[in-house]
Amino acid sequence: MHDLILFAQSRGGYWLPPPDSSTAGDVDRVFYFILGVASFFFVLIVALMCLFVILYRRRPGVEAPGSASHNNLLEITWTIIPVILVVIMFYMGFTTYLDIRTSPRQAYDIRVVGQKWSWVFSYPNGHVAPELHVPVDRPVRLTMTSEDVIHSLFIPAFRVKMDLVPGRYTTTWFHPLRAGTYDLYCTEYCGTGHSDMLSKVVVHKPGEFETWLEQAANLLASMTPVEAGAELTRRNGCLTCHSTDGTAKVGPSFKGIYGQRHTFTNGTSAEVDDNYIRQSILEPMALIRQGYQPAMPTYKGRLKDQEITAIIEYIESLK
Ligand code: HEC
Ligand SMILES: [Cu+2]
Repeated sequence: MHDLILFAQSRGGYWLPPPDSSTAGDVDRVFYFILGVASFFFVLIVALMCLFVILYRRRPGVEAPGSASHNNLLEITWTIIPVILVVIMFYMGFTTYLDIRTSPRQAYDIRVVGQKWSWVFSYPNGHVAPELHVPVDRPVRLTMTSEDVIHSLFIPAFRVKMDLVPGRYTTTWFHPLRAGTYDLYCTEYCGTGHSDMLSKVVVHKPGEFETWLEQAANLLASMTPVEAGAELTRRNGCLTCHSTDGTAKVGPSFKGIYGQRHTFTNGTSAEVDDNYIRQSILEPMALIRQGYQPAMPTYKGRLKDQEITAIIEYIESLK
């Protein structure tokens, strides 16, 4: 019942979410056209098949005629009609594909990194966030790559889907038509946490995006280092693998590790201090803590020194 109410309140049709980007309507048109043609012929062919099975069934006293050699008119008809339909599908699909693949020159650029199992969106002013924020009514181009395996960015409401491949850049673009919050998924199975690789697209009202971006980027200026460190671990996806309450996930919990002595897979051990945490972030493969897999991506070039210091202070504060 609850779902029914939600459904009645949503603007979506029964099949697809509301088409809220400039190209979504074209994508839907191709989809519905192909679906319509396929449904029509499915019904036609199955109905005729049933009819013929009854009409021409084998029964006593009726002799089967030899099969006809051919019928020109019939054969030309059933060739021409499908050809025309397929050409229409190709034309609709190809023109829409070109629109989707070609981003407008004046598009707003955002960089995307996919990693197990979170998203990192970087804005032109250096700000980094796990959610995608965009201005309404302006084309946005995403330039994407992956830190580890292949991921795929999918925003159903915008009909946008594109793979993120390690070692190369892929791009996609969309032009959001309405302010609001939309779902963003990874649609390429990328390991244990794949189903948690969810995020949001926040489409800001006119004028609000710039204000948001300015405030968000000023993190270190407006917070204490510990607060900023907490926010940075959230934004950079650390918390998908590390908890702050003592429970081990893919990686060890941050709680209470500061000052502990840890043993590594190579047999050595060290105390968790500022330098150790810094090295763990920049060269995670150098020392692997016993009992864990070497699964952490490097943050070299992605976190500034000041930010690493804030994260260290935050981990130290988790007694
Ligand atoms: C994909 C999962 C993953 C992500 C994301 C991740 N880590 Fe890790 N991290 C691990 C694993 C697994 C280990 C243990 C193996 C090792 O020592 O490298 C680890 C180890 C660590 C250690 C050493 C902990 C100890 O007890 O010795 C620190 C510190 C650390 N990570 C900090 C971070 C920070 C800060 C971030 C975000 C900027 C982060 N990690 C993001 C998986 C991850
Ligand atoms: Cu993924």
